[in-house]
Amino acid sequence: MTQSATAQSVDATSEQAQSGALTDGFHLLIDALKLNDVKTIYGVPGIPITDFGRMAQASGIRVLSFRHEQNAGNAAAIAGFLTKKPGICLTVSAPGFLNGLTALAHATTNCWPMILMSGSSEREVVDLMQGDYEEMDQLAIAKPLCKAAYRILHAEDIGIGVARAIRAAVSGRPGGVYLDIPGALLGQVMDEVKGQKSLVKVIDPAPAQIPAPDAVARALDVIKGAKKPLIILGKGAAYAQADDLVREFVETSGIPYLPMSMAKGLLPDTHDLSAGPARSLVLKEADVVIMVGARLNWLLSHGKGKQWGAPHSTKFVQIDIEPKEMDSNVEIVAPLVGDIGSVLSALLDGMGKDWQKAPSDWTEAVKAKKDTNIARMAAKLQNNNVPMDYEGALGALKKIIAERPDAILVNEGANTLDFARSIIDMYKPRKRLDVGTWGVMGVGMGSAIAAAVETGHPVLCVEGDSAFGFSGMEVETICRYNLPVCIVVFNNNGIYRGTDKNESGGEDVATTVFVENARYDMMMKAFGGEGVNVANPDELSRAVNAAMDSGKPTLINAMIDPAAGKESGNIGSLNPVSVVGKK
Ligand code: ADP
Ligand code: TPW
Ligand code: MG
Repeated sequence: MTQSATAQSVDATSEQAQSGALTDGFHLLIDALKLNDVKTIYGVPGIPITDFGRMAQASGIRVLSFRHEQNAGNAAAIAGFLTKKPGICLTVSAPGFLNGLTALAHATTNCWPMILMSGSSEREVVDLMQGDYEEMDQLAIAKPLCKAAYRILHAEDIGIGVARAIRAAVSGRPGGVYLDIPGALLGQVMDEVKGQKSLVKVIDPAPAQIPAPDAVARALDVIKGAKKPLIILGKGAAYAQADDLVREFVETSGIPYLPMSMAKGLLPDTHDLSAGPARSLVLKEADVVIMVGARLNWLLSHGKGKQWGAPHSTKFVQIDIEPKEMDSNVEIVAPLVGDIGSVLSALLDGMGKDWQKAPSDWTEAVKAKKDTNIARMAAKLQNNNVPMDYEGALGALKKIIAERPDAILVNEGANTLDFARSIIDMYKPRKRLDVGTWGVMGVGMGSAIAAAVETGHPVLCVEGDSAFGFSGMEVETICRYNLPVCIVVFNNNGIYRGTDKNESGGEDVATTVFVENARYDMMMKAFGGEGVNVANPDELSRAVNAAMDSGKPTLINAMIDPAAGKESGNIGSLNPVSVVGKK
């Protein structure tokens, strides 16, 4: 076939099919994704990408359809975190795109690789604002909310477009990439041989970034002089998949470590050097803190103030792939710019075999504090109260995760999140998935689905009743694909507490209150899954174990004392307060 794509007339369609020597945008896009090992697409079908989804499925890519794009996007985002490859979300134009965009921004904020591919309407009509079907200048809207945004206008650019999107998502600091797919692109025809040649397999998409030797020497000097050193492990360290090096660095240095929420399990929370249960003490007293893939943002009080023992000053060493992260909140005395694996290898080389471990008076003080706090909590976790409190219910789940360390824990809510994070020990890397840097509600079901699909391991979701509601309709998706997901809804009749009153005395319930004693378990039953209502920790334990044994989609409605929670969980102090008092 020598005919050029542009010379094709509509009448030639049947001739093309017979000749087999032409290809089109649909096929090229699928081939480009497959060439780069894309195995799964999370999305919602519709104009102009319905056929694309069908054809991708027919080609062997797993195409999972959701009930809302935000949940598909959240699945793609967590797939990126779990696999170090961009998770792919596919949506329709304008409204579907916007629904997916929240997840793309969330992925970018959390430094996870993801590609949002959205179909878009006729360029000529959109740009003249002539009112096309689902008209929107999606590229312009996506740009400020993600790491990079591209549009492919010609079939021969599909290979390069996909390659750019992948490289942008995973190299350096990972993030979200928007890829605009005009509907017309999919139908564009070109010579098949030329088309195949135009595809690009991305070579070394996230190259190692080796730290400078003088930066390594400087950091080791600072660490050597520390009397009360602390390591903070962040989700960047979990993402990096340099698990053995992280452990070796902690154990060789003998420095206590504090895992951020999604870094829990990088080393088992029961490790001797874990300082999780002594968090307040170590932040206040540490003189040198080594940040490993964690940012000094709001989650760490920006590295200053009372929590950090001000006016005592802390010296920070920071390992991060993003140079601009250094000095973002406080001075970093020893910046180590590079990927975590390369930086930790270099540090360990520099430390050698005879490295002096952290001073024992410090490590013993940390351990003593930790043991006291663990002992103080232990009795509360054993309670079998009705109605359940967070400690009793989570005490039961803590045991289950200890017995099933391969299970993935998804967790969102306010009190449900804060209590679960501190109570449930994690034993393996990347097993805890939660609300991330924004503290966003609604990531639960998307995360659960992607976790089950990407890892094949069972998933336990611990969800506040409000949190669950943001993505609850995806229980149908979980049933449809028969995924091993057990959801426990901590039902306290509302947001933070179910006991608030409408202060106007009017008929509406308070703004934070939901339908009393709702039966979320019946939602799962509606789609053929298991639903169980439980009132005490023993019942909860039995129901979760049964679900995890069977692998059947299950939703357990766990009735929690509506008065047990606090406003905004642990972060109530971030709420502004009216200076003239409440009405
Ligand atoms: P946490 O919320 O757990 O404290 P953050 O999301 O704030 O973690 O920080 C993660 C950091 O990890 C980001 O600054 C990001 O640039 C960095 N990062 C991500 N991947 C790598 C990597 N492979 N090597 C080094 N740093 C990384
Ligand atoms: C996208 C604000 C933070 S936590 C929360 C909301 C609405 C729900 C807390 O209630 P839940 O947990 O889940 O029942 P519990 O145990 O305390 O009762 N919209 C988005 N993100 C956030 N963070 C909010 C609103 C919020
Ligand atoms: Mg609640």
